[in-house]
Amino acid sequence: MDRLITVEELEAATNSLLENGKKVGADSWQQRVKNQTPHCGFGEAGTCCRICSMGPCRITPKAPRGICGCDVHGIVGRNYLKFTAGGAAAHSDHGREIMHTLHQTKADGNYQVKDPEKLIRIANEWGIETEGKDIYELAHEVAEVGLMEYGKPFGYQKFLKRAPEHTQKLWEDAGLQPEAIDREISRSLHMTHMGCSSLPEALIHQSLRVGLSDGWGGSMMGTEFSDVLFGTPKPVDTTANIGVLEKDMVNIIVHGHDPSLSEMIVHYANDPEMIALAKSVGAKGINIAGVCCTANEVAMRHGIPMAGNFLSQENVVLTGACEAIVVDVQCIFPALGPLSKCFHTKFVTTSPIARIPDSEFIQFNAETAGENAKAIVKMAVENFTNRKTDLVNIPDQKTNARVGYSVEAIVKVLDGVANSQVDTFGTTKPLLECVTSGVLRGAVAMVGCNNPKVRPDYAHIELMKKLIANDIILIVSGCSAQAAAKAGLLDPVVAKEYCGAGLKRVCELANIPPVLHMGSCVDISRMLILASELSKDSGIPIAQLPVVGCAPEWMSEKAVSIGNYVVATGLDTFLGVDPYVRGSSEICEWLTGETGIKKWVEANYTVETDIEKLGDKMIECIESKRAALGI
Ligand code: BF8
Ligand code: SF4
Repeated sequence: MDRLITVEELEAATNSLLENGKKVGADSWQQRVKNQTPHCGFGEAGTCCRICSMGPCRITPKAPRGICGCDVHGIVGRNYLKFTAGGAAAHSDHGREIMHTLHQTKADGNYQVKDPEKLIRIANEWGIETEGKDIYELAHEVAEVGLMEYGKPFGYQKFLKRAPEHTQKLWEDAGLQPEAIDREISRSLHMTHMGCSSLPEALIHQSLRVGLSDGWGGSMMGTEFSDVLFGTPKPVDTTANIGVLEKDMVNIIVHGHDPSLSEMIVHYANDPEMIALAKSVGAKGINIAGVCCTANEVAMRHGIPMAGNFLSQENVVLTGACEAIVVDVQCIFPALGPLSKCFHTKFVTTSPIARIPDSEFIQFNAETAGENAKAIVKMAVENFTNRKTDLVNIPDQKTNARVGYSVEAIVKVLDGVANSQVDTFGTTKPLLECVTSGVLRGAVAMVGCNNPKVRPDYAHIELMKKLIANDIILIVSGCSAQAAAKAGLLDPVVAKEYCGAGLKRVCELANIPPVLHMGSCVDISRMLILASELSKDSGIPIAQLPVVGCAPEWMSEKAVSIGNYVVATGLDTFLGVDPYVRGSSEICEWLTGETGIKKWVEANYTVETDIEKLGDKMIECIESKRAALGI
């Protein structure tokens, strides 16, 4: 394609897949949304409490308090904190799995250390002696120290020291520094137990703190040690959208989050024995493609194509050309069970954390990862002969995408434009110069999911188009990154034509797309590091930089945890979906007003469900930050 794919075209492809589904009586999320609409008003406003069995209590003008006497602000605040704790738990447990994988590394084992330099850098940062140690001895020691971050009885998260001093001081003054990750999650659930906290200030305070334990703790470990294990991403070209499925090949979809699984599947899909097996059953080979954050992980490190994001997960099965969809944890529709039964698709679950009816469960763990992955690939290949060719419909939609902009990579490409001599880390100064000179007006970190409450992908794609036209560079992750990829916004050749003159020049000079793919949702921790580096290199507090966060189509508990750590790091954050708080004026003021969290962290939320207005508000915010800096 020499232009961007429009949302209408994406929808037309989805409609043709839904027609395919009708032939076999498949259900769809589009239908289930209709069945669930209208949603419960109490749930939407956050004003229902069922944390004890005297309830459920629902707050109305006639019944302003629950049976225990809790008012609407306490109920909405508790729900918000519980929501955040769920997200912090999921992200951080993913990080913990990565630490266990690191602990299992061996020179001749299933998993090795691919980025020893990064391991040594972090060991030094954590005060662990590196001299004279074998890299695997060091990996195991660092893994143990990292695992202690989850349960250590004293002290704060180690990575907090990476933040600018100003930010650390704000956290200290407000008592927001997170302790052990599990402690923060337990504390949140203790606080929301019947008869504990109902004071809005305390509930919101803990929401930020448990969020910070995710962003600067569990997620950051997930990201950093995934890099150590599987390599720190560098820019790599790949393809995206549903057309990456191959009609004549065995298609295996990897879906979920933890690269420990997907890395192994990718490895065995390239195994000559498996390729020979695929040929023996009449396929031309084995094609792996990703969905959701797993797609981001394997795209960044291996250039594996990205088939789609959260609300496209049913689409891959609906093509009739998916031999297996292999999942680990998080964001997996239970619908994939019955749906895959309508086709020949094998739905393979692998984690005891995500057990789903109508799936084949092959438990995956670090010691047996190789044989598990091989068994899964073999099962998929052998399933090729069960494909019903008359049901195959792969929409011809495919884009080019350049992915893999870790902080290290961003610094390198931009510093590379300004200085030919770049040391290993470089600085963000060239990027800052682009911003202060006005060539770039600022940056938006766009993240998060799809949500049927917003026209899927529309908010991501249209906001990105609007922002780049206004010379605002984007860094993206999660399903937002894939929305960008599906449209072609990660294609350096196509997307630059949609930029303002300044951003277009930067893209041409640095040979980058205007939308930089930073990875999966745990990789939003990379955005925290980038913001911190920009602040340290400029001497400007994070909240004053013309940089904001945005999650226009978010849906998960993880996304609320992310929102809380992004805002608590000083980035004003714009949401396109209300986090079930509109039932409480006090909680809304805490999150979005001038007298709430802004007093602690210098940033707050804006919730705006009109996507056009959401874009205008972000641009306005960036321009007012510029004006305040006098640039
Ligand atoms: O962690 S963006 S739908 S896939 S929650 Fe899920 Fe949302 Fe996608 Fe990854 Ni993130
Ligand atoms: Fe109702 Fe209070 Fe029990 Fe919540 S804790 S269900 S408001 S009685």
